[in-house]
Amino acid sequence: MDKIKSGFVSLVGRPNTGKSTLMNTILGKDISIVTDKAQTTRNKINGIYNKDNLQIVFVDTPGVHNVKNELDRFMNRTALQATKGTDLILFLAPANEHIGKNDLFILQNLKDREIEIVLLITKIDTVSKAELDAKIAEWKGVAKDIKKIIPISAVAGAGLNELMAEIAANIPETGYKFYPDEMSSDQPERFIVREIIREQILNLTSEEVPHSVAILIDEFKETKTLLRVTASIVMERESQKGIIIGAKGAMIKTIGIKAREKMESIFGSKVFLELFVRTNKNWRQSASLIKRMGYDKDTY
Ligand SMILES: Nc1nc2c(ncn2[C@@H]2O[C@H](COP(=O)(O)OP(=O)(O)OP(=O)(O)O)[C@@H](O)[C@H]2O)c(=O)[nH]1
Ligand SMILES: [Mg+2]
Repeated sequence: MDKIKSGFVSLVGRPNTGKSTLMNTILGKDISIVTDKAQTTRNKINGIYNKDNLQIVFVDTPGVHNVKNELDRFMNRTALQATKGTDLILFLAPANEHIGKNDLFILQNLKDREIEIVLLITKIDTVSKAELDAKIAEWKGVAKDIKKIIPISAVAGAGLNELMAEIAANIPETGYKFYPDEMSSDQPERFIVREIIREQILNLTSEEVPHSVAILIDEFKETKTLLRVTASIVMERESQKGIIIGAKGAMIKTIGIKAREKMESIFGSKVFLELFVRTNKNWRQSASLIKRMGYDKDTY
């Protein structure tokens, strides 16, 4: 029998490059939330892949972006730190976007890691073959240290077999697994609930509103037949609070219904969800407040 192989693979890149989509696609499960908004992922999120004697722990990270506040700083630090100690770094950049200064900033930061980096050119379903070839050539010019480039599309399923083979080749023989076989994530249920609520807000609102939101769990009670959750949606300004509540409370009602439906499908039990909206002025600007909103390196 083959020896057990197990290890960690981190996914890094700018926001919206398809990191969370790729992880969910490989795992066949929605572990990280995915939206069309930049800066969807805010924490390091582990997704666990098990196949026979191979266990790969994927580490999804927040997109590295320009810093405007303490939350941005926390997210960038989380992303770059998360690559430490992994066996392989997957650096994602989309085929349909220009190479930006944040891409080069990330590469510069990863240079001293002494960990193999594979560049994944993502979303290749959105470009022609000629455009993709031009993008690959452009990357070869700016990222000379990167030995391996794999073009992929999570949506079209392209390049994923080659990617999985490359990942497996970089996972060491350890003789043990880090997590039990049936586990696909190590995120606490409270965190999943917070993310599901935030996902609905990201989907339903625009501009600064989605970025100004934090979710706090006020009550979390589980019985055999029912999960009862009370949560606060914390916004930065009264005007944003108004948007979340909506005309005659229509928006908060929709957020609540959609979040409850997703929670019921994920947890497989009936859910009672009660939402409140409050403001905490400029919470993203304050290091102590972002911690209190659950953005601390060790807590969810
Ligand atoms: N066309 C196409 N769209 C994709 C593909 N992969 C991801 N997307 C879309 O790109 C958007 C961003 O995807 P995410 O997976 O949330 O990106 P991310 O890198 O995790 O973003 P952050 O969490 O903000 O850093 C979503 O609208 C996805 O549906 C792909 O292969 N093809
Ligand atoms: Mg993400």
